[in-house]
This record gives sequence, structure tokens and C-alpha cells, in this order.
Amino acid sequence: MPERCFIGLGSNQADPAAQIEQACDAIGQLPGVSLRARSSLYSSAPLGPQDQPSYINAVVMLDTELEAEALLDQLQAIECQQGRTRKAERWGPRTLDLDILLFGNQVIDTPRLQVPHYHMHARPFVLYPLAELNAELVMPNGSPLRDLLQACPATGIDTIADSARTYC
Ligand code: J1A
Repeated sequence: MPERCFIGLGSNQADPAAQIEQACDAIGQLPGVSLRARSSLYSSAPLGPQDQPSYINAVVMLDTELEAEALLDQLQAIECQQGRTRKAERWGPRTLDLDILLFGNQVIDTPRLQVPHYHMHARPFVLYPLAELNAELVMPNGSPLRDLLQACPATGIDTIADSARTYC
């Protein structure tokens, strides 16, 4: 049975909106992956040092036959193709970040992969696009997404209007 999975996308370098679009296309072309929907694009100030451009973020929903670590391999290949330098400083500018937010109802904790994503519950630029795709979502630990949203005000994030998409 395929797993339903949500991926967070982020960029603040080299035409961020185009980076997100290109990454969605690349994800949609991965073997064993069926892209189902993409949220709107959201703009927000960077975490950490403020002397860098705003981020554009989005979330995609997909169904996949891949194992979680195999999906991570594919996502990291897309990050590399789009010019991400793995040595980039932790809070420095990024060309493309791809994060596995949720992988079905699985809880994964290996050296390479923690799912649900460790910071998602506190980040409005993750939770709001996620809710656009499925407002009824429940985390593997039983917390409704709705409760996480209530604890995480949408301050400092702006929707770039009319850009959500569904795929067949
Ligand atoms: C490592 N990992 O994390 S980069 C990788 N769990 O090599 C993986 N669930 O092995 C490991 N998904 O967007 C462990 N990778 C993982 N991320 C999982 C993927 N400000 C996983 N406004 C390190 N918006 C990996 N972003 C994890 N400020 C961290 C990139 C991919 C996100 C930086 C706004 C943003 C950042 C800073 C921001 C934003 C890094 N985000």
C-alpha cells in the first residue's frame, strides 16, 4: 500500500518561487511517486540572522511506494541538482530545502531521518500550507493539526495568492 506523505519546500536564494516550482516538477517525476497537490506559496522572514532574503515555502502532498529513506535519497538528489551546497551554514541562505514532514502514520527515528519532522509543530510556514492540503490531519501521536495551528499564530507569513494546485 502506498503511503501518503507531505513534503515541506523552502528557498531564499536564486529566484525562490522558481526553485519551488522546479522542485515540485522534479518530485512529480520521481519513479514510485504520485504528486497529489501543492499548497499556495508563502513568504516569511528567515529564522536566525535577518540579513538574508525572505523565504518562500510550500508543502506538497504525494502518495509513494518508496520507503522513507529511499524517498529522502531522491529528495536530496533534487536538492543537489538545484545547487544546494551541503556545507551551507545552518542558518545561512538556502537554494532549496526539502523536508519530509509526515510519512503516512509512521514514526521514524534513524540517524538520517526523523519523522514527523522535529520542528514542524512550531513553524507557521509549515503548518499553514499543510492545513491548506488537509485541515483534518492528525499527527501520529494523535494531536490534531487543528490544535497545533491554534498554538501557532500566522504572524509574519503572507500567502502568495491563487497558487495552490491539484494534480490528477
Ligand atoms: C539533514 N533529516 O537532516 S538538512 C539531512 N530528518 O541530511 C537529513 N524529516 O539526513 C536530516 N526530512 O523554510 C532528518 N531531512 C529529516 N531542513 C526529515 C529531511 N526561515 C531530514 N521563513 C540536514 N522558512 C534537512 N528554513 C533538515 N530559516 C533541515 C533542510 C533539510 C530545513 C532552514 C523561513 C524556512 C531554514 C531556516 C527558514 C527556513 C532547514 N531549514
